[in-house]
Amino acid sequence: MNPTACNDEHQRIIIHIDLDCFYAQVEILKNPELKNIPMGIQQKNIVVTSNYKAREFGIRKCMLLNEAMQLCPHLVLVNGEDLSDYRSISYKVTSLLQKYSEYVERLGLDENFIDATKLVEEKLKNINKEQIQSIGNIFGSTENLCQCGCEIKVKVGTLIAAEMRKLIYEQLGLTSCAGIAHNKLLSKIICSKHKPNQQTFIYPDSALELMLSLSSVESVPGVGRVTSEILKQVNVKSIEELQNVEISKLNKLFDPEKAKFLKNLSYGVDNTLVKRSGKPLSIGLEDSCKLISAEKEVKEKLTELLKRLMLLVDKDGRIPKTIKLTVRTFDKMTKTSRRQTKQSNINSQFFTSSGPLIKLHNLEKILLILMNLFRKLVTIHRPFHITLLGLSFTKFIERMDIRHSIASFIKNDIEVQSITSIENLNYDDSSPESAAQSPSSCRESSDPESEPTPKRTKLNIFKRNLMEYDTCDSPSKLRVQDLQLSSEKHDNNLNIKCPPNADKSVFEELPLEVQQELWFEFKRTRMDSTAFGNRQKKLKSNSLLNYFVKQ
Ligand code: TTP
Ligand code: MG
Repeated sequence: MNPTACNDEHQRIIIHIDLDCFYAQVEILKNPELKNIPMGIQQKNIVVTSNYKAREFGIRKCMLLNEAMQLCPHLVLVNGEDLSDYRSISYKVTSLLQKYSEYVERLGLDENFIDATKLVEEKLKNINKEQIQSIGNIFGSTENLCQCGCEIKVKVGTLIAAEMRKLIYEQLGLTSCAGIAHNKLLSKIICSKHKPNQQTFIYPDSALELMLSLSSVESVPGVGRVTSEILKQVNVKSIEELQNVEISKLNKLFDPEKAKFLKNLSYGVDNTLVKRSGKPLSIGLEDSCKLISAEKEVKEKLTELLKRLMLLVDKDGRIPKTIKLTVRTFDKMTKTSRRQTKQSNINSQFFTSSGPLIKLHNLEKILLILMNLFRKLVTIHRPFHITLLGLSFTKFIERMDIRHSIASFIKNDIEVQSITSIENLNYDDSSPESAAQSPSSCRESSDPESEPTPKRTKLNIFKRNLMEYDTCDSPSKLRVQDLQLSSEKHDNNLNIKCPPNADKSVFEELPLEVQQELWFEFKRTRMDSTAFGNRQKKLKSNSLLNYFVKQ
């Protein structure tokens, strides 16, 4: 539970940091000559962002290329369709902020919320309150301020935000803006009031004034296009109208919680917590394309996407366990598009060697999986038309966990060979990937969840149990539960059993050969230790059982 959970009060301090012209800044870091000339980042026929020099000519975000070139004919364009550098710098920024607080929530690639409540409290212990001077621009009046102590907290928040921005600049060379307020909503809105390279703060008393300064409900963070369309049904377009509409009317359109949430937003009240963000849950790429109608072309496109994706995964450092294929087909008869996704497990062994690129033979094996998935999604003996292909890796494990994972037992290729027997999940993919690259659809969405903390895997328990056995006084002291394997695939003649104290469910997941080896290894060590009375006797150096025990 976030320690600074609060109700409707002004006890928290939330800082929102948004990097200035993010993609452009990254490109300038790579090529400083771009700094003082108008420069835009191009994705397909859109200028997704530009440096502030270009903005002086009226270039705006997501402007059509033609329009931008008319406004600024000497605009220098940099292709920004490969997001890997943006993504990696984005994570560096988040990591820097995580040095201050564990409560850092990423939003898109260049925004972070930080719950600075604790930091403020700490700073207040060592500072003379009388001497605190806020840093940055203020929104609203300073007359008749609330006396609950929030004023001083916001002031200290501005000092911390300035420190954070300074660190980002010193360490990464990036300028940013910050908003400081007592909740996420206000901190985000206020952040963009003065740009670039500035910060703005607001006292709780000015929340209402800030909300009423917004042009429509659509400009409230948290109110999407769909919600604002629904609100129009009850003639709610402005913030004032949202404040005045009866909650009973909203309850008819939304579930009561959402209705209350919307009402609260209109008054600048937002009790949502800063969630802890980790690495993305999935890493993906997708490319819309001109009609593809031949399997060979699909394979070529997937090869290209896979090579690019492998570079991203390599940079991320974790190992994926699942690959997902997204296909958008176009029906020429009905003139409609359909987006479908299918996924499959993949062998973690493909990724165990580190290096910039996956080995070619592994790439081909993954392609084989992908083409299998493709044939399950598209009936290839009938004419088909593909307008988008996407790939993503999900279910990541940390590289250091790989040796403890079941996958590390499985011999190379086993999953490729058994592709038809692997359970493939098929579902409609209506939501975008958490880190999908989609130049045509503009920006990345936020990482929705925090990184899972490393869990004690079943295999670790298995390993520990084996070690416990190895250090037992004598086999007779063991809680021996020689479990007969139930699975039909096991050859009963061999009488393979799960070694005592090992986790049966894990053992049963292992391939038969591995089970055999473990069981015989176990029997051999038992005989050895009984015969020699030496429980510390070393296992054969190349044995599978030794694989665990050594660690
Ligand atoms: P923003 O923070 O909205 O824009 P910005 O950082 O370029 O500029 P500002 O100084 O106003 O903050 O978005 C961050 C990056 O996301 C931006 O550099 C490019 C990308 N982006 C898209 O790809 N599509 C979009 O529609 C927008 C708005 C941004
Ligand atoms: Mg930005």
